[in-house]
Amino acid sequence: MKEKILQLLKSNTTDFISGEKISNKLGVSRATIWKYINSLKKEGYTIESVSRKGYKLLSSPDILNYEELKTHLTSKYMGRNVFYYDTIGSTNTKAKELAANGVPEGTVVISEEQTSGRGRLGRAWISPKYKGVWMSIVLRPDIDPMNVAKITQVGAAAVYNAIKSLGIDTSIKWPNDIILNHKKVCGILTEMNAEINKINYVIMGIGINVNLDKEDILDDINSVATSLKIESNNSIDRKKLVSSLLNNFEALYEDFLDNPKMKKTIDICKVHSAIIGKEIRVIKRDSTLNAKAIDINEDGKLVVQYKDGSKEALFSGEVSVRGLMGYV
Ligand code: BTX
Repeated sequence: MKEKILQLLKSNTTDFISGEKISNKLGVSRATIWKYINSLKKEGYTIESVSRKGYKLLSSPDILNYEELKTHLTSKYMGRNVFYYDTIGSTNTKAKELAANGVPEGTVVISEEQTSGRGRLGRAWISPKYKGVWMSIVLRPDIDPMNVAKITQVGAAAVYNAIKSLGIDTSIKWPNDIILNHKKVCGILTEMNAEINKINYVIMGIGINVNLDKEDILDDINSVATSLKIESNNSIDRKKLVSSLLNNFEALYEDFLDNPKMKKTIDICKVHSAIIGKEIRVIKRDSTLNAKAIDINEDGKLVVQYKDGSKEALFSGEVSVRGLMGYV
């Protein structure tokens, strides 16, 4: 009922809507409406109430629940089943649990903060409250498990497009970072549960540093990390960003399922690459070599050329890449 009242208020933001009208439309008493209006106010909605005129929604809180996201969502199934938390350990961990229990593809877990956010190889990911996008998408692609790493590229391309739709031009550091002014504003962690030739589910975790301030970025990462707000001097609308990300992701993911060469994704990752054409360090488990990044191939692998002229296509699971002078 609360959602229905909110919907009515949202569809009438220029005018007051009377208690009587809401009561007639929804078949509940005016006292009940009053109760829900108060509860919405507690959640952070600013609602003006004037006797004999009714209610008017002045502003909505900056939170990422489905009610708020759906205004901007155009996707069919990405983000249409949202598990929203105020705080959580890790959205990826929760998404795995839900996926194991059978939630459908496109289910999203999103939290205002993470207390044990994870990066790759057990690294920590800082995720302060109300400042970022910390979310995981449940996927069930019917593909060879060997090809799962490609989905990280689909995610990176979708994040690029979503941030661009808000007027900020970033670049993509293969395989899983989005870069702004040489620092990381987003990381992607793709995890999978599979049998030898069948995927049970893939979890795509995306962390975007949206409105973090300088003091949110701890000393040990401030040489590599920044936020959209710090770099653009503007607070960013997180709801628009998440919805645009889900809309873009659905389109690129469907293209990937239909065309495993995923030309649309690869084009975005190549044109906006932070490293193609540059000298980089290729860090493997037991070696570090300088090379030039020259291409991303249709398997989503980074093609590099070493000093001796030999070329290699790198699989994202095996390597880290760094700029010669620093992170990028
Ligand atoms: P990564 O292993 O490439 O990067 C992790 C490294 O990045 C850390 O070791 C640290 O140096 C640095 N770092 C930590 N926090 C941040 C931050 N907020 N911004 C920039 N750099 C940082 C990248 O892993 C993948 C991160 C995925 C995070 C999402 S959030 C939603 C989902 N749930 C979850 O637990 N993880 C994913």
